[in-house]
Amino acid sequence: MRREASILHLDLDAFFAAVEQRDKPSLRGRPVVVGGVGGRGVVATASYEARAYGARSAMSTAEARRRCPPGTAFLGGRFAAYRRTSDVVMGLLRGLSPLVEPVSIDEAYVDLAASGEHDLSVDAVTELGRSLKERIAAATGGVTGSVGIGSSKLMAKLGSELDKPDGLVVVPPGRELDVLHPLPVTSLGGVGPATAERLHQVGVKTVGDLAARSLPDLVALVGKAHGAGLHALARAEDDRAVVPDREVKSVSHEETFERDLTDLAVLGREIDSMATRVGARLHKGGISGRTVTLKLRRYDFTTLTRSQTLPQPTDDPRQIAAIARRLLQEAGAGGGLRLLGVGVSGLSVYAQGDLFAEEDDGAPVTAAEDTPAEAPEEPPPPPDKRWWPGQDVRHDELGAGWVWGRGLGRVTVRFEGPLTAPGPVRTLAADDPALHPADPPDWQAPSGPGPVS
Ligand code: TTP
Ligand code: MG
Repeated sequence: MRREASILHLDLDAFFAAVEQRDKPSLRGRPVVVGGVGGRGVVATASYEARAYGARSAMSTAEARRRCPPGTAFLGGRFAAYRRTSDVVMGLLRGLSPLVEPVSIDEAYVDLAASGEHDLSVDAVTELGRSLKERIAAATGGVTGSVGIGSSKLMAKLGSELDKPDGLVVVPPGRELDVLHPLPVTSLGGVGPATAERLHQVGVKTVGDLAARSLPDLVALVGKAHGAGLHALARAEDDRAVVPDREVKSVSHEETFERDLTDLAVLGREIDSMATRVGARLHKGGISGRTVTLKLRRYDFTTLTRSQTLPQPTDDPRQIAAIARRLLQEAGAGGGLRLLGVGVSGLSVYAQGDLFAEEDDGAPVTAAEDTPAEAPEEPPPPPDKRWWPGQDVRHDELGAGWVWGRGLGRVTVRFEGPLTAPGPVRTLAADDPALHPADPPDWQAPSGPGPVS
């Protein structure tokens, strides 16, 4: 905890969906779901309009389709567009301070003290937050973000979550516990389902309840390292530094059990929950990895890791879980396990295109469509399979637009862009030679030779 509110945390609102609504004016103010659009797809994010119907990140797309009204847009992801927008935002943050730590594609910490130029009074940082939000919206063509500012990473991050979307919360130094203690324990990073369950059983629901427990109590409940960590966080004790440009080498999650677990069914459920978190973080970072690792610590503290490397990178929680479960079966849980971890390494960044590409027949996400070079025996996709919902296209006569739907040899395109009014829909033959895949559109009006201001 620092003496001044010098740590800023930014998290953009419904990020992928917000970029879609910027580039597709007919979708503004409407429910939009971005993710895998095939039979077994998973939701990456939903616009706030779609969240009103219950659509959520990590839900199956099939479930989101059941919940959302007709006319909801279900779109595959356009990673190049998200990256470009993210780069613009990260550039604005770097203008505030040399110490910027991007956490994911839409989230970063900034150490305002490191620039030596900011007045760090509560009034001044509040004004700085307000003006940053304005500049982000202007530079991104209307994508909004939520900002939290406080004396630590913990308080800044909680602040950015408190008033989402388009929020700004400054936690004045000295007021940390007033903000922290009413929150549920699950709002602290590192409290997974197993820990939360354990804490709930002994009546610990809020961070305040947690703070009322002694350190030995917490150590007895959740183990030594974890207990000490929670004891400190519940008191807002957090001195973690903002580390610039952290390079992510692997994404993993582990849980320590307070009692050794032997039941493979219970362990399997823990693996599923960890794989879901790992998959979500990979998705969020726009990355995937080829090596899945299972870490386990036995009752006698011997620790081992087992891994399997796939031919294709994955970020699919079901695939990660299936491999980790198999590795557990091979390693065995004899004598009991006190710790289990699931990780993915060998990471690569999605370049562009339909990052949620999936065959409609339920084939795995590592579909041959992604790697024609390594799957020569696969026939080329039928013409309408080249198109996916949300994709940017250009038609030689009709101009720029995006794919709304496809099937039965046809493709439906809406001809509009970030700088146009909502545009008309046309149905074309899927093999129309005048229709081409296109790069994401520019959202900034070209600065022509207008009057100089
Ligand atoms: P988040 O910041 O968690 O979510 P969000 O920006 O969509 O919504 P908000 O912050 O307003 O609650 O994640 C940022 C992006 O990362 C999100 O737009 C899509 C992607 N993502 C996934 O692909 N899978 C996931 O499970 C999550 C949580 C996010
Ligand atoms: Mg976000």
